Amino acid sequence: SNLLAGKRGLVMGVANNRSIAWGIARAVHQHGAELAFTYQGEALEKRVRPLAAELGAAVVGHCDVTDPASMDAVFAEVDKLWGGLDFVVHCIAFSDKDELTGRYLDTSEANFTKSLLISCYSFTAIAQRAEKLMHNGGSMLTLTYYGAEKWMPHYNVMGVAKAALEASVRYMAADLGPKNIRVNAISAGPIKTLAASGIGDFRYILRWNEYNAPLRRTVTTEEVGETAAYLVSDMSRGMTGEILHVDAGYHVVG
Ligand code: 0WD
Repeated sequence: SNLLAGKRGLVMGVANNRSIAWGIARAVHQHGAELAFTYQGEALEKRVRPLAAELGAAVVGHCDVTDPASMDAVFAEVDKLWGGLDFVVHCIAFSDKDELTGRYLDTSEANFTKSLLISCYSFTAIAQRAEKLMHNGGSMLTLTYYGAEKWMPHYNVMGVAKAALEASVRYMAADLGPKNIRVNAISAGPIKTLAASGIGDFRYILRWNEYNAPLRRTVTTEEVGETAAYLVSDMSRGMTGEILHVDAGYHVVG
């Protein structure tokens, strides 16, 4: 379709072809959006460049969200490339694998701080920069998980980070609403990606969702991508501050 024709979007967090960010990039591309990607470090650059080429997307550089200068550089590139921005998709999270198992209670201060910085504050830091380029309104989107709302086994400090991320979506929605910049999140069901493989017993969580979600299955990155296309399009222009579940209905279960 041409739902997103004329829209320019920055996609952050493609690690490989299993990434949710890649599912989103493909979907918004199918609907006519023009894209730019960032990558985190040289190892991922090798994966991201060919994927970007598949969609005719620009690569605007290395971006490590713990390094503000790299974020500044990326947004300067976007400004040079397009002179504006219509949407940004944030698919970035991190926690030390050793703390994605066992008890939340045993979280270290160092990993708590790092997890909240990369998984929550980074969306705010990106929004600060994106706001300056969204001259005609815009849409900002992040990814969250049900572990923000309820206890989930092994999700631990990441659940706390996602709860903070979801609260930040509401505060930023209020801050940016007067500029017609919308801020929303997709709460995705579990999907086997690189980041997910760090979570203890992840296969069991996938199986549990297959048995118990209303649709009796898990979701795909394509399905998350289609919802993302809606959220960054004008079809959703009346929505902001929303957390939309794309989880085969699991959130109604428990
Ligand atoms: O089940 C799942 N996979 C779910 C994921 C369910 C619900 C939500 N999510 C969320 C994740 O928490 C994350 O916010 O979706 C988002 C995307 O995650 P993903 O697609 O599952 O995972 P992956 O393909 O690994 O992409 C996450 C990427 C990193 O990959 P690795 O695996 O190398 O950490 O986040 C990026 C990085 O590319 N990232 C960073 N980017 C910039 N600076 C940083 C950083 N410091 N740290 C991680």
